[in-house]
Amino acid sequence: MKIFLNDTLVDSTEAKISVFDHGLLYGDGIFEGIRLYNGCVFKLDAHLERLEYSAKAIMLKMPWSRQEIADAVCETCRANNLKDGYIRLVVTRGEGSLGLSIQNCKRPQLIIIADTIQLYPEEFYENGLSIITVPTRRCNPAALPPSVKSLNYLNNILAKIEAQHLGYHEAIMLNDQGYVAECTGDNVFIIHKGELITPAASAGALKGITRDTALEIADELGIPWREANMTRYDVWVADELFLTGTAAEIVPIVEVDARSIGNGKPGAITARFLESFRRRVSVEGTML
Ligand code: PXG
Repeated sequence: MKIFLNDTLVDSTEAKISVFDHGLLYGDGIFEGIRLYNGCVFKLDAHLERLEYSAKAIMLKMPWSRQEIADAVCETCRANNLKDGYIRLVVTRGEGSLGLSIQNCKRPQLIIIADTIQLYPEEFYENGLSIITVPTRRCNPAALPPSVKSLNYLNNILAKIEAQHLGYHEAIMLNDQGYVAECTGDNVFIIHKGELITPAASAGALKGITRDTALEIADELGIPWREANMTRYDVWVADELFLTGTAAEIVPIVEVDARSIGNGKPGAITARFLESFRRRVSVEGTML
């Protein structure tokens, strides 16, 4: 497998970074997870824009232009003969020294991995998924803005461990005020009385690219949507519920905290979102 490291493709056995990299020492860096569908990179520009915003927020100056990174992404996919897959783009603060100061971090590191993706089983889309709210909360935006897709995923990992410990694949995370923020790697949407509702970024949600696509689909389907604070109660009494994410795409949820959602089966409106999403990924994207 070929990995893009800084400005060149190297074999995966040669793709190594320093143990003094601040990405490793402090989680000091940012990343993106992107999908390749049928030889086209889905929403590449939106992912690279979010990467730039994440970099700006953590004051990491990337020495590569958006076009250079886009070219590197496509080159990495081509080098690995991929038509469908998952692209992990990581930018670290680079090699520095022990200590929090970034003064000695002279050169950020760019890592691009393009590989096949382990998809959720089709059964999850047909029968829906059961999830649970876990105690671990999303970071307060004043501490670490959840809009930054940083290498600090420990609170999400703890939430995932808590869910898996109880036999669930995904978990709802609340923000520090007790409102629903999102799941460990997916955004949350409810449908209630014909309206689509999702937590705002200010409530601790990542500005998901799939989330944006779901809002575009809502406009296409003529379904009114809004961002709002959501309590667990709002989730429990929703008519339908689904999650969105690059890896998960659009997954229907049929049970939350042991309460059935709607009639306990994937909802009809959710099915329309999934259908539209799958059509979009087959016709949109940046060709390799
Ligand atoms: N919330 C969080 C916390 C995420 O990490 C999403 C929402 C959905 O955003 P997108 O832009 O993907 O619609 C994410 C995305 C992985 C993986 O390897 C994680 C994500 C995406 C792709 C792969 O676990 N998280």
